[in-house]
Amino acid sequence: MALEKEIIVLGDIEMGAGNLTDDFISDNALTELIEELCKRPHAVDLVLNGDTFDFLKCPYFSANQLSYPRHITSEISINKLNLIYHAHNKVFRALKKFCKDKNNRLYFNIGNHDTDLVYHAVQKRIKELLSNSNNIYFKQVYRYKNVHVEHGQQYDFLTKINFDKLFLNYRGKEILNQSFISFGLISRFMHMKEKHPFLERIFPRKELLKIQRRLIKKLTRRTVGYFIKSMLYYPLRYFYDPTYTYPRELFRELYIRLKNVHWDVDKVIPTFKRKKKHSFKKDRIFVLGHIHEKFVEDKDNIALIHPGSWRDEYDLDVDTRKLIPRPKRYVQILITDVGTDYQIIEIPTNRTNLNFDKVINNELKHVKLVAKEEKFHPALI
Ligand SMILES: [Mn+2]
Repeated sequence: MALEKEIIVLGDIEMGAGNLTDDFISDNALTELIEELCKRPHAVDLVLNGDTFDFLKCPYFSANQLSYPRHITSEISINKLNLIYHAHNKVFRALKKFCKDKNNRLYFNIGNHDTDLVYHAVQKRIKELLSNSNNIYFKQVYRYKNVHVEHGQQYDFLTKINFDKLFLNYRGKEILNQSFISFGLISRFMHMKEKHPFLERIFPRKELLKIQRRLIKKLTRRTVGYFIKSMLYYPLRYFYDPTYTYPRELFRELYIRLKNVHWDVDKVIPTFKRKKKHSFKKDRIFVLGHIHEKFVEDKDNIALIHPGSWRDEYDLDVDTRKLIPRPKRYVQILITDVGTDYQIIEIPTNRTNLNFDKVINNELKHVKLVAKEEKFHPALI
């Protein structure tokens, strides 16, 4: 059996600035994995499957201040990228080493948290940071033989990127045309995230609502408030601002989700299946991200895989009120002369469970504590 290609896929790393809105702390585990790949005797395609960087929640640094501007020019994206580079330098160094082997290839698939990657200036800066290797690619979809890898936001109504119109003109400047949800997130919710930096790492949200009803209701009310203003007030107040257009078709969907306190991103698999049916004949292995839950369906010779995210996330056990750290996973795909095979590999966590009530009592303290447990030092906390 001769190996033709090894493909490694992982996604939703969501690296940020090392501040309170940055949920990635597993730099050591990720670096170890990339260094492992550097030692392979054969070439590897490493596919970072979207939301590698969390540009949405990453602040912009200027005049000695952090802020979350709504209008994102390429200069602002690069400013954010520089913060991310300093906060997660170890990962960048490992990627640089990976790219040094010219037979390896590094792919950044574009996700809804790193739409900023569509800017050529951002791509250029990333290449610079990784020694200007010519084996770095930015894609919407990675394909190789019968393997199909994409982030998956295109199958989620609310976070879909408009690839036909990536930029808007605002006061003579080119700005990023993000999804309606992203504009809202960027400009209205970061102060909530800074106040409750741990809450958003806890799943499932339905269970969370059961035992933290008051707080979740408060956050939901603010969300509803924002959407009502988006409908009735902002389009008039900011008439000449193209980022406040009237998103009429979204409101029915939003109303339903808010009513059910359905905060999670929607399931993308059913839509994906409907839209991609035609490609099921050619492809056999589909890896998607976006959804931070692990999911595997392998039937009729077709595999659909969500390996889960690399953010710091927890499963809440309502009975014991324990928070159980989620393990990190990646997909290894081997293409040989006799066929294609895949494996989902889990990296064991060396993490302790937390008590939900203690965490909620002092979120900031626990954000620091868990970073320390992973031997990560947040740059800006
Ligand atoms: Mn996503």
